[in-house]
Amino acid sequence: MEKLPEKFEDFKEARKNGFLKIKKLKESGKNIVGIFCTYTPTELIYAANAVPVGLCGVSDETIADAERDLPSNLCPLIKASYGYALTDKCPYFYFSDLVVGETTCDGKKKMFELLGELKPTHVMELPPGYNNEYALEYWKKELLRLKNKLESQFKIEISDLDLKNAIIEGNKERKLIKEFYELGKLNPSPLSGYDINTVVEGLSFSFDRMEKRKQLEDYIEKAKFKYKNELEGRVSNRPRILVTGCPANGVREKVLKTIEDLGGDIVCYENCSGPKEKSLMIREDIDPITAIADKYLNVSCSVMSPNNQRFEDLKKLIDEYQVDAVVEIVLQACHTFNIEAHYIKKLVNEEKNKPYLKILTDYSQSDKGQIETRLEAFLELI
Ligand code: BJ8
Repeated sequence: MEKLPEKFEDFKEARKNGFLKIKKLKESGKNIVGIFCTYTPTELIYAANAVPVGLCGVSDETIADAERDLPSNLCPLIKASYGYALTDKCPYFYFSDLVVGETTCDGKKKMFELLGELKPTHVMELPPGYNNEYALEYWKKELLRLKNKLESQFKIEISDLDLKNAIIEGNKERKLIKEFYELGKLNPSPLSGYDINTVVEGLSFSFDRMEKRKQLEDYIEKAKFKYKNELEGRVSNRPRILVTGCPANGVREKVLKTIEDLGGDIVCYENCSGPKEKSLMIREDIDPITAIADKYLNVSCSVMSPNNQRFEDLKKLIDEYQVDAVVEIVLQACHTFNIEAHYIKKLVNEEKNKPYLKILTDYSQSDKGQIETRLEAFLELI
């Protein structure tokens, strides 16, 4: 696939450039809240006039340091995130006034206990499933607990109007990111999956929400223009791949880039920050806490049991994005995704009659060659 406008390359630098932006924000008196997960109700943080920033580690640079405190057979995302905090190598952690975590998987929730020794850390207790009739009420109480924490930590009051405004802003952003992801439905797709992932990650380090929307509108327009003028009507023989499973930012080069270098086009992501999460808007016409709780409870991550919504979403995405094959990324020691992979494989192979490949990996480069060989054989097969 041809690459999109050069400017997309800028997003690779976004994480780095964001360091300066966050420093400026901090100097201007803004409070910064570090977050780790798609379950974090960021509307509450914006309503507190603070800025949320993602702290998930995406490289193995600090894993050895983390392993001094954490077991080595733990998910690389958890170790990297803790390692960056421990070694003070992450400016986003350094500038955070408060860290918000959730009791998602066992590794993360226990890591937050250690993290609490380094920074004020508030842990939201996530219900273990979303189908239970009490889950929403429970989660609403956790949202109120976070609201109280933000109010006492930053000595402010969060009104319903603050929450409603944050919901409206968040929905505008969500709609645009969803539209950006949905460019992958075009056939041939005007975007490489690598670019999609890079841009979306880059946007999370752009803290001016208005500017972020403008950037998105600009890129959507450019991609549509490219499709109309260069691609529409052309037939591509590159297989259309859906990537599912654990967050993939830490293995972007090793897995995502390799899939595309070897001839596949990643057209869709079925993971916690892909189009399915962006499709869930927050209701603007009901009590804001209920509306926010309802949206985030339905993220459909494998930490939920059972997690039937993910299977329904996956089937829909395979059809809508005209997917030829599915690649699942499981980070080492991520038991929830690894176990759920059993059903995902079955669904893809038997219900959808498509090829499926599971890649179990970490942030190191030691399995790079082996992954290349497996992906090459898989793509040849399609
Ligand atoms: S909503 S995917 S960001 S929990 S990969 S740390 S689950 S052992 S990152 Fe996640 Fe929230 Fe779910 Fe998304 Fe644990 Fe698995 Fe590691 Fe994970």
